[in-house]
Amino acid sequence: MTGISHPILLLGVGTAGAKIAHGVSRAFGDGMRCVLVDTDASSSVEGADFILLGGDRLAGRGAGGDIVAARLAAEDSLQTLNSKVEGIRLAVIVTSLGGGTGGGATIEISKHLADLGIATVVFATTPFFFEGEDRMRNARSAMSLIEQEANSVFFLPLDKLVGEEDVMQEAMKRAVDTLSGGISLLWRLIMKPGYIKLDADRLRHLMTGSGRGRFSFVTVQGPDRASQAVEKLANSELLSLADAPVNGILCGVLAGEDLRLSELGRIADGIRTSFGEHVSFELGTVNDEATFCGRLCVVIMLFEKLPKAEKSLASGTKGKRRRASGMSPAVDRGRFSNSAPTIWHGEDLDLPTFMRRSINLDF
Ligand SMILES: Nc1nc2c(ncn2[C@@H]2O[C@H](COP(=O)(O)OP(=O)(O)OP(=O)(O)O)[C@@H](O)[C@H]2O)c(=O)[nH]1
Ligand SMILES: [Mg+2]
Repeated sequence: MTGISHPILLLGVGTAGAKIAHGVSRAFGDGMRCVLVDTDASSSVEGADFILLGGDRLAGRGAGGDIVAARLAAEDSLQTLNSKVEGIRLAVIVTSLGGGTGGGATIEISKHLADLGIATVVFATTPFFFEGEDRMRNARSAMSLIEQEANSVFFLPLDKLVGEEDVMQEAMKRAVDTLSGGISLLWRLIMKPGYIKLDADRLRHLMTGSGRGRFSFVTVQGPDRASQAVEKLANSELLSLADAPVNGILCGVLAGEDLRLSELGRIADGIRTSFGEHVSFELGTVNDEATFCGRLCVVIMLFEKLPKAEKSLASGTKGKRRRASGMSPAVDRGRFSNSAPTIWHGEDLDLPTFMRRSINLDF
């Protein structure tokens, strides 16, 4: 199966984002379309597709933590991206917020891709606590704008990607390695489905229409590996239920030929019990003996809301701006447009039921 047949592109944006994306494409191997994008020429890696943003403006030296400079640099060079996204329907952007380019360029790229009708899912790390308030502020200002432009976003605090006992100098590298591993697992789930197949359209629909989500993954082995996986995920800080209620769960189990039905059952039950028994649940498997022999990897995405009808996907910035503003779907509120919404248990009751329940009406 070649990458060409898959209309999905991985984009690594900014210096750390490029490193993570390159790590993902190395971990995944052939068949992944990946482009690295940075204002810093030194992010170019031999053998990888690379776009330098704002070469004339920033001379290939990076944006120096300036989000505005990075946005302008991205604007200068957006057309360069066009030839790389031909035939693409979904772009997965990986970036690290805190500097200039990761945040600034991701905002502009997401907007540009939306104009081209390409949906975007963004995985963005937020800075370590020890990096200081300036970087955190930089990250926060980019987060809200990215949320407005991208279809779905997964913010991953770097502090939660590494153990407290990790040595500081090692922490960056570990975080990059961990995230690369997790996203390459997600890629396998999308590209190499196993016995239990996630419907590709359903998967795209969920991933691109769900606003903010949470993402985590574990690798386990041994006789009680299924229970271990559930326990680790239930305790994962990346999936903390304190953040916001969950409306949908997507779970991928990647294993070798020894994956037992009972293990799948234990994982599915455990995850539903931990994160929501009455919410939409999608399960997929990847069976790859060569890669996962004896090991079992579980990838999980929690969605804070379910996507609306497929028709409204990739419907441009306006729709996404509304979606980012909270729980109200991107619809015209008609005769209610001048009155305050009637919110009950987090739902805008002025909207028709089929919209609130994300029921796909086949017009
Ligand atoms: N420099 C660096 N940053 C990392 C690394 N891993 C994660 N990061 C995080 O990435 C964030 C953004 O840093 P960079 O990627 O260097 O910034 P950038 O997006 O290239 O922005 P500019 O360099 O200002 O153009 C930092 O605040 C860190 O939280 C790493 O290996 N090196
Ligand atoms: Mg940089």
